[in-house]
Amino acid sequence: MLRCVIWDIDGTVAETERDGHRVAFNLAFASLGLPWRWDIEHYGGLLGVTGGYERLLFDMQARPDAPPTADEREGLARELHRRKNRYYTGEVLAGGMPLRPGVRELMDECAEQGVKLGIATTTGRANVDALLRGALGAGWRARFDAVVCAEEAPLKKPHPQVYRLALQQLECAPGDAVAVEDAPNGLAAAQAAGIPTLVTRSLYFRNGTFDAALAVCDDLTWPQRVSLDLLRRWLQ
Ligand code: XBP
Repeated sequence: MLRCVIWDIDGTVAETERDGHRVAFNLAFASLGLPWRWDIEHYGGLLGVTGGYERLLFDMQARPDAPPTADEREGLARELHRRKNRYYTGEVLAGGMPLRPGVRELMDECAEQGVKLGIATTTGRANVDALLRGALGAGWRARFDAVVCAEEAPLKKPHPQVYRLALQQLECAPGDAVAVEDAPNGLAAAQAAGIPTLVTRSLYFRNGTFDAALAVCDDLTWPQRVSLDLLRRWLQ
């Protein structure tokens, strides 16, 4: 029986990567006088690395002008990540990041029918708070029964830690939940936790292969509106 819907955030609930996190990373580089810039295509490649701090460290490996020692690189990545998140939260709090089509409708339907809502994301809590405050209003947190972020789940997707914690907090068996994801690493994480997963393709993963998914759509309204009834049918 479907009891919970567990949402990924970045790319799934909103298109936060290309015009949100990526732009904020570039502002962080500029603010420290670094000449590095991540264009749309390069950032797409970097999305194979989950987590902004980890992404920065990975990218530095290929930069001859990156600091020479691991300690220095980690210090720089921490500072860049802190600044990136400050720019990002400022931007999304101003309401600059709408929810993707059909997201709010499915969340509302869950609330109406007593299906619990959870969040399982590897981004930080402040980023989630800013995004959902901007999109759903100050009371957004009351809509969710579990919100698991990077602070509680340091092992990044495709590790299933974040989904396992969400299931625990929701007191839900994996087979009674559906995860909503947009990326191969996210799908792998939810699968490893045993959760049937709907993939809603995002800008960066339009052409991904998602063979293990319960279903794949372009967004939650296309090619058909994803309702709870439809989720239940797919689960049968
Ligand atoms: C999200 C990420 C994050 C965001 C930036 O993964 O990979 O790194 O790009 O977030 P998922 P931070 O949606 O699969 O949870 O910079 O805060 O890490």
